[in-house]
Amino acid sequence: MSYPYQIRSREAYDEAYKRSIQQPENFWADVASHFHWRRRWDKVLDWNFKEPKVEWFKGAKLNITENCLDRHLEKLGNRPAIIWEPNDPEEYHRILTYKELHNKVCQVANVLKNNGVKKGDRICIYMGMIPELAIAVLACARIGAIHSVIFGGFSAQSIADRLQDAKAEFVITCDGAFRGQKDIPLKSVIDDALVACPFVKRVIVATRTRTPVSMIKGRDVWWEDEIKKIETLGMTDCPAEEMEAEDPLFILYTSGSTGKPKGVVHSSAGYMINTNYSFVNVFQYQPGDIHFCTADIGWITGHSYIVYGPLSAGATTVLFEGVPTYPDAGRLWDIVDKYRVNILYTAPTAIRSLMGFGLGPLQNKDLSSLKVLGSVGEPINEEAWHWFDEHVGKGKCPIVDTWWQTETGSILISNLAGITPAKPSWATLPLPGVQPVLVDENGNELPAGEASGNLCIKFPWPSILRTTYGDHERCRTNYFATYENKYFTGDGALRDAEGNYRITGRVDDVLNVSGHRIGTAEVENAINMHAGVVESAVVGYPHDIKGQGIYAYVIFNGRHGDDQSLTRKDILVTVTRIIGPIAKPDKIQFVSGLPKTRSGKIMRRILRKIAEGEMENLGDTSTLLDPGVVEEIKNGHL
Ligand code: 6R9
Repeated sequence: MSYPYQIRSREAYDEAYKRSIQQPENFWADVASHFHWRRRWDKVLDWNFKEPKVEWFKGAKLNITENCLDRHLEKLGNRPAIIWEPNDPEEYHRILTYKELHNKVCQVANVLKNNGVKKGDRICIYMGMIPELAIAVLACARIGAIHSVIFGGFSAQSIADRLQDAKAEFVITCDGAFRGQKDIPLKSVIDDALVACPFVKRVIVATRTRTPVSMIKGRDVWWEDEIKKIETLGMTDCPAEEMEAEDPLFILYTSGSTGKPKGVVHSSAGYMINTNYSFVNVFQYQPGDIHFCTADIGWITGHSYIVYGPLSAGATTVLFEGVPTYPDAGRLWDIVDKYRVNILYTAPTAIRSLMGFGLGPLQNKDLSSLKVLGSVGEPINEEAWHWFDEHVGKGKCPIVDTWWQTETGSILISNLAGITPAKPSWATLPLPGVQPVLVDENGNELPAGEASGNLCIKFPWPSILRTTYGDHERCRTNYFATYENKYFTGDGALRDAEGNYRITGRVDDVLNVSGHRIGTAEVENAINMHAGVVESAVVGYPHDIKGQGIYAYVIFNGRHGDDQSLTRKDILVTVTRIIGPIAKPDKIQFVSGLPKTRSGKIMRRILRKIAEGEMENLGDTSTLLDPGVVEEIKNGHL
């Protein structure tokens, strides 16, 4: 494959950027012309951010799996599409060529059809990081079913919420998942979730851990048996369903500042083009490169840069089942060494955690294959940036600091490896087609040049979210109502005189813990479910490894008398049950009251400062109902 739209010089970037702003439709139509369409579009773009309505390539027909699989078969059929590295390094790895992946996707697509799945149906996928997860995702796309992948760390309650919201009648899962030393009983978690979801008609269970599971008659079937069935039926090929450009491809739930997680909906054509374009340009992918993204497919990074971006480009993508510290902190370097990885895309939290083990785990690991390093998920601090550069990249690999979100679908702000300059802890320049602006609190756009403000995007890019599932109004109020005619990211940013952006973090009540988005309201709701909890307030505080830690202030009048440590444990168990272990507070401080204004609003600014250990300069506390409570909270600070 060749990528005529790959930018190979600084001048070419400037030119592409300029054209993408002046003639966005021609720009994206040219990129799109290098994909496989069943029918070309009638109109490149139709949009308004008021409703909002965004339509790219209206009238076009395609199937994303024909672009990720079929179109590569002739020339790249025997090239590895997926290299799977198991959790246990002693277990044998698996390689799936494009031909093999195509066959398996067709098989499973037929299994889905044979189980009654139809175009437009929602399928929830709750699996560990095994090739079958990628196969399941692509099999859904093959027949036009809308996948909704749920990260393996979410609780039964969270799964039930998502299944109900998406009205998903089908589930694909595994008996269990291996992650480091843990063996997570996925099917049993699904069983708990399904107690609240009687509308689920079919659960397809793949075997991985051989954990004993209960299989409910009439509802649960084994993945392997179902494949045998369609083989006996002689169903081998599975022609791809013809999809409209704007047909939804998937739903992915993500946390916001209020309420339950929302189902971000991505479309077929725009998402495909933008993930491919950003993959090829940001990482400067060259044919034959081995790409290793350490994210989980349960998050957007895995969707875009393990599955769709690399596969649509005909790349080899590494899928790793385990964690960077198992069996030891050299695991990522072993994988790079073993498969001669060229592009390594990971998160600052992983880098910081590995830094803590010193340089020992890097010794005797051959990292000479590396050409490009990438970072995503949260701001990367300079110390981590330099460690990554020096000890992993050996000073010769450009680092791309890629800023984007579940809602943006693909990378929007990043340097292009070796093409545009990196600046430690700065995401730097927008990709072609992306028009960022900074605005002040009143929504006034700040003039070009140095500035600090809230980050918005004022023109649609192809992979922008189309709606939040089942509630378009929520999409409007969350992203398009804060500032007129702009998409609001929820992030604050700085801009330098050259137009580089530095993302400073969320300006709303969303936490970023180890690169995972968690809404403070969600954690508070979970804590408040615990008997005896009267009220709680959750804020973030700087954490050496996780980036942000979760600090909870809790008013409690329940059991256990003075045994606070027992109550703390009970609360952690409650949060784990309601959301999942990733939302467990790092610190819980019991208080007798919370700082509230006379109108009853919790003054989080004060709580944030105290959590950060900043006891002075708490700002104006005169509007507080009971200023005395602040003293008490300060004294009890953990
Ligand atoms: C891709 C992803 C999105 C939020 C986003 C921002 C933070 C992501 C970043 C970054 C600074 C970067 N974020 N990348 N902050 N520099 N390079 O992470 O999506 O899980 O939806 O999180 O993550 O705060 O708003 P998602």
